[in-house]
Amino acid sequence: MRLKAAIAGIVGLVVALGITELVHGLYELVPSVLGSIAQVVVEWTPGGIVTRGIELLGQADIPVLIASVVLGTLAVSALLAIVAVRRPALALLGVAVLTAIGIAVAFVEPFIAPVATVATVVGGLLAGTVVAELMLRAAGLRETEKAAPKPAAGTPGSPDSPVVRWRETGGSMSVGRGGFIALGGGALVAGLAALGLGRLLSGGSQAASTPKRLDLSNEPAGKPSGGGEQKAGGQEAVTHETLPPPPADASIDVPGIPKIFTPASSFYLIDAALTSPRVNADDWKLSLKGVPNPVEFSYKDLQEMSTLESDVTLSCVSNPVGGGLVSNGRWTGVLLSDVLKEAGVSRENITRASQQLVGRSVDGWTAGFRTDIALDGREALVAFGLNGSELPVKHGYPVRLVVPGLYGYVSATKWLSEIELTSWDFNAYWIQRTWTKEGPVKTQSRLDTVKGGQNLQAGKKIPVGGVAWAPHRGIDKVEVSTDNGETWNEARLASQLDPDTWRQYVYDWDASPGSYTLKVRATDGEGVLQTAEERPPHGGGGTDGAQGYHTAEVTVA
Ligand SMILES: Nc1nc2c(c(=O)[nH]1)N[C@H]1C(S)=C(S)[C@@H](COP(=O)(O)O)O[C@H]1N2
Ligand SMILES: [Mo]
Repeated sequence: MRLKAAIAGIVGLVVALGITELVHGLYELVPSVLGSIAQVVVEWTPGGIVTRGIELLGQADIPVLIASVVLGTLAVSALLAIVAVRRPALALLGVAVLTAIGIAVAFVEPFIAPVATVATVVGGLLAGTVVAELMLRAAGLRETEKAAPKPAAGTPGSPDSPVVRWRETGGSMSVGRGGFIALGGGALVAGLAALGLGRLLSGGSQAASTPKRLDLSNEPAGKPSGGGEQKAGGQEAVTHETLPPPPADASIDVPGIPKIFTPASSFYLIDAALTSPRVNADDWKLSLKGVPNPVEFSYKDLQEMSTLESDVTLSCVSNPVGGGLVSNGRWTGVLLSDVLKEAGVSRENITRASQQLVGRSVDGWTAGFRTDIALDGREALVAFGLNGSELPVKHGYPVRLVVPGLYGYVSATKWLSEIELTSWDFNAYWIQRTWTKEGPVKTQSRLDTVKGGQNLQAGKKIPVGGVAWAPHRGIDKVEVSTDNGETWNEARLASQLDPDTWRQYVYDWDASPGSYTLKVRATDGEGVLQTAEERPPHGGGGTDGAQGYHTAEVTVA
């Protein structure tokens, strides 16, 4: 009997979730209840655990989290149905609490249609409860009509609806059992189908949105390129500077070395948002706070300011030595310093109260760095383009920050909605979760053309190559060792596209048969050699980026 009750509860929940997820799939502004619960779990989990979770496992983590949320809620609903056999009122109270939780978590999402959301959650759970109740009755677990929980009057499951009366009056034990299986099976299949379709629709809409090509040339004040000309009014002319294609010698043509620009579709992806906020660029506003002249910018305002393209390598502090959480892009946007200038901020008027620049996302995520970094001449961008197209949704559409030389967690706010100048006392998202407050990118180099454990062929030269990066300082030298760091050989370098980007290298290795430990190390544009001392990205005395030389054991035969 308990088993049947538990099954009834589970089927009921599947129906409820099927309804909410299907509505979410059809209508974005009703959030995914499952997704919202997972998001809330992330918010409330202590920083250390979350660090390991979201950043290191990256996006693979989300299905795991959703699965555990599903299992947890399934257990709760099974329990509620068991309780419902004896204490229906108590079980109904439980359902009411679940409904309240469902609504509460849905409201953590930044963009929702409130009425539709409440209606969906209430409707879904009501339908689920009705299904569970009908199954309990079919299983003969309801003796009297009085004991039955009373779903809201007028719904198909209210005790005097014909379908229920049929089960009660017509149901001998055997018919009931058949009814239980038919009803349960049918509801389960329908619920699962709705759930699957809902997930498919919401996932599909995310993938289907191919970013549009940027076209700034037809902006009213637009000029194809040039700089600093004066308009009649004495104001500086608006310009839309573009960069030439990368020179051929910025790339080394060896299989395995990453492309000089990472295509947007394979750009590394890290964030704490379980589903990317979907922002309508036409309603979007960027507000500046804590500034002498609080101003707001629309998407169009930004595109009508002077824009530029800038090549910047972005990397994640969670990237292990040799890892892939680093990519290079050609970003389009407005200089952050220009945006600050409109807000009345200059290097001279930074005070204690405006020492930190905090970027805030539409979903409340924050990142902060020293305000003077935005004004020290580097091309920190309020960016709306990547590789010539609008930003992909997952990478921050419509607008994000990109700051050369800083890890993403302190600077690269996606889905940007606010820039606030505040004191250094404010701790942004990951700082609250124990990470190091300042995040300059460490000089790093990576072996891309050879992999640890590989068997290589002697005879012709083996290209040992990859990328090295020290954004904003640039790379001056890369060396490869084939004897575990005893001796070093200078690698051939591609030209440096920009000091803010990674640089390709290759060492043509004349190898004879044997076992080797390969290592690579880079020297930055200031002549500083990357540190040999090994440290993981997290732990080992704080989270400030992995360090040490990338190493690969290979054999040559
Ligand atoms: N809104 C928001 N912006 C964010 C994050 C986030 O969790 N939320 N993560 C940051 C981190 S830790 C990194 S490394 C970069 C990654 O940017 P990408 O996913 O475009 O590569 O985004 C940054 N911007
Ligand atoms: Mo990151």
